[in-house]
Amino acid sequence: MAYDSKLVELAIKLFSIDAVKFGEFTTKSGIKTPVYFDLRVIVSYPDVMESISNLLLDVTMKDLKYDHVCGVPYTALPIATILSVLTKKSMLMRRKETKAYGTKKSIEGHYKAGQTCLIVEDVVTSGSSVLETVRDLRKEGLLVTDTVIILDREQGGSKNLDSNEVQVKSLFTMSSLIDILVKNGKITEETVIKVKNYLKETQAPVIEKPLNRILLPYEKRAELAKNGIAKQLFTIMATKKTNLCLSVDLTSTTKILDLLEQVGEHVCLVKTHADIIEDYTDDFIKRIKQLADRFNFLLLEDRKYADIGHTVSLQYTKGLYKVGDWADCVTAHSLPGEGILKALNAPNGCDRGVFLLAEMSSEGNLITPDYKEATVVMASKYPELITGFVCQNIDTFKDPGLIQLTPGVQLESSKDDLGQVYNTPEKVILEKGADVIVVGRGIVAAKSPVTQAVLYKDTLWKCYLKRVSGKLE
Ligand code: 5BU
Repeated sequence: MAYDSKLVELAIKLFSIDAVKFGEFTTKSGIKTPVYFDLRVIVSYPDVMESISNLLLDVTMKDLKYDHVCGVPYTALPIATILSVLTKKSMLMRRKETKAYGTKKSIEGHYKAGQTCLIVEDVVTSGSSVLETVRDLRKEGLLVTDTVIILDREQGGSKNLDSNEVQVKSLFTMSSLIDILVKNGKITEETVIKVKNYLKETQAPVIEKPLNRILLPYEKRAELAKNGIAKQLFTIMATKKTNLCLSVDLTSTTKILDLLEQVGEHVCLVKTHADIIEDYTDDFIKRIKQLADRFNFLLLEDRKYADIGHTVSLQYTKGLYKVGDWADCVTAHSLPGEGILKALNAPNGCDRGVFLLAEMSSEGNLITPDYKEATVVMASKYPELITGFVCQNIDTFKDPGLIQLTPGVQLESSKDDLGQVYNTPEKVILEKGADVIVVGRGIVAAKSPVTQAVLYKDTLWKCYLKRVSGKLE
């Protein structure tokens, strides 16, 4: 194989400055290796720094699009700095240790969720260091799909990164590097054989790809949920075989209780709007709780809190409804910022949850992609409180322990007169990623709500079974 003369020059230079050494070495983890890389020394050689940066640009970065570059701490940081300056793309820095005080940010620099970031690394063995950086960046809503590296040790790192949706482009692989060195008389054939045998024998462990929530059954997701209510809801769905949430948008307590008496066995969640009920009493709450216990469903008060934390805290625990006393979970807007989540933290340590609104079903709503992504980032900071998101699209979040609650569903696609948009069960579950499906008027306003509830339950469950069977891919 013919190598670019600049790559050959660089390989020889790396050998001559002891950035790559051959012999008998023991790694940090105690494994014996015939080859050792120490690219930390390159900072002492500005010409090497320059040629590595230029080659990374020419050989690996040409076709890549990115808003930021981020080096994996620490060896790659100076290289990332040079690349940032050469490409005029801003740099991000990941802290290895999160600050114990102040902002607790793990990523330094200015960025917005939804922007792309290219990772720069010196050597990849298992890929775990790159993945740590990727995960922190992705947590902030940044999109990370590519990493450029100086050397791929060919010990499974590229594969591990690939299965975590990170493509690797390297200047050298271990094979190409030793090939260049042997051709140029720097190492012997014997060393080459030793290195090749070593590579065969010492492959890094496989790093599993994060689980795909869309294909995982609810019972598995119950195990992954960090919020107690999400855990309960997944378990209820799996045992009752229903992912139907009934939105009881009725204004009389008798009508609500009568309806739940009939359909309670078919639903996993009952969604209320307490403030539309005309004869609300504490006794109503007592009775709805009894029904919830008898039929094993949870209660979601769809209050859509949207005020400053202090006010929300009062709205949640005081007033006529005292929602915090009885609702297993509530809905809230992310608009006011994190204070709202602090206000909705479980009273007296009992299990409570919040569905954050990341999207709405109504026509012309003002939620933007940036707002949606920032909402998901905000939620990631409160894993024990967040049950999931009210949203309409499959790409809103990935965490399999969270629940996608999707309203705007009827058996036929349609609209109402006030902007509500309805999608079908097939569409919301198979294409849009819904886990729990909210149906209001589709059941409540039907001639026979019970017949209709059973029809919805069966249709929705069939779609879910089809989805987890994996036949969609
Ligand atoms: P419908 O009768 O199926 O249209 O009722 C839908 C319910 O879901 C209703 O109570 C709404 O307040 C609620 N909802 C919604 O329709 N769309 C949204 O984006 C959100 C909530 Br958030």
